[in-house]
Amino acid sequence: MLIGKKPDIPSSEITPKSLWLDRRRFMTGAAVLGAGLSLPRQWAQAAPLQAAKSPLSTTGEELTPLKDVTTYNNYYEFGTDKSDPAANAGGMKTRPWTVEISGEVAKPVTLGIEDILRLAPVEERIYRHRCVEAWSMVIPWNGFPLSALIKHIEPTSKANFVEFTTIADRASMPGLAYPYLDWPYREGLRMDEAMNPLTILAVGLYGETLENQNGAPLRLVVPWKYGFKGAKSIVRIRFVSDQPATAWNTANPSEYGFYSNVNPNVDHPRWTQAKERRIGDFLRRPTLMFNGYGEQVANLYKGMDLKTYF
Ligand SMILES: Nc1nc2c(c(=O)[nH]1)N[C@H]1C(S)=C(S)[C@@H](COP(=O)(O)O)O[C@H]1N2
Ligand SMILES: [Mo]
Repeated sequence: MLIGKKPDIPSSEITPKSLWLDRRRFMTGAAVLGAGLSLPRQWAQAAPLQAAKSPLSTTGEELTPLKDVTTYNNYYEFGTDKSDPAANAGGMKTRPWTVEISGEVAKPVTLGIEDILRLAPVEERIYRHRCVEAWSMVIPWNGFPLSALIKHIEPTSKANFVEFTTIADRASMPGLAYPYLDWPYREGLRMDEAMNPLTILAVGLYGETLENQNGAPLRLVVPWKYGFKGAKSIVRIRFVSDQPATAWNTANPSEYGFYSNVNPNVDHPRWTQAKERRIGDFLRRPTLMFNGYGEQVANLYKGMDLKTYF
């Protein structure tokens, strides 16, 4: 939909987006009227995202079915069971949506999701997605390189890390009533990790706008790291000089490091990371170093002891 659209094109000319917003408006109206319309959920929440397949995509692996990608989730703000996010996330409002960009930048700015979507064409990126819990999926994400946003923002020379903060809305997120994590959920990347071409901000998957449970309207995807690095529903991106505190590392520093690179040689203290179960498979398969993306990212960690910096 937003392919090739540059900021100089008035948003009124981006037809598919207006259609998408109209659908949402229509649904809100229907809900307010309590008309009892039972339109398919997909139709209400998702809109087609045209995207050319990126050559950075993983090939030759079977995609995880959409149903599994949207119903087997981790999003603790909505509960800790895998089925909780799909069951509870429907009430989160993802429009209007703004992202505050602050910290070590020439000009701090708050961008609307529509502005962000105009920064770069949306691509399809088929990536392996490996949770620290030792399950994995293969997901066709729709997104654009985080580097496109960073180049637009122009961080200062003091920006060594990027911190991502996600939404904490008490009204729509039942999990926030419990101290599962130190809310709001936060994650972070070193600047070179953030600039790596594999790192994307995703706005959709399987060619449809992200469902709330997958982190609508904007979430981070870093395919060589454990899934928890992929902060969902981002509301703030802050450039900082020191390594930022992150939600899982704060909750349990001995189990979850800052780097969180997929590494079959560093076991979680309570289970092995040498193997994983691809969702839908019966047998476990060996986990690959850097989740199989070593060729593109191993150089980022040259000289670092990955057992210390896990
Ligand atoms: N805000 C927020 N982001 C989050 C999480 C969360 O609980 N809250 N869980 C993380 C974890 S542990 C994983 S494995 C991935 C899961 O993404 P998926 O449900 O789209 O597969 O989201 C990550 N991002
Ligand atoms: Mo995870």
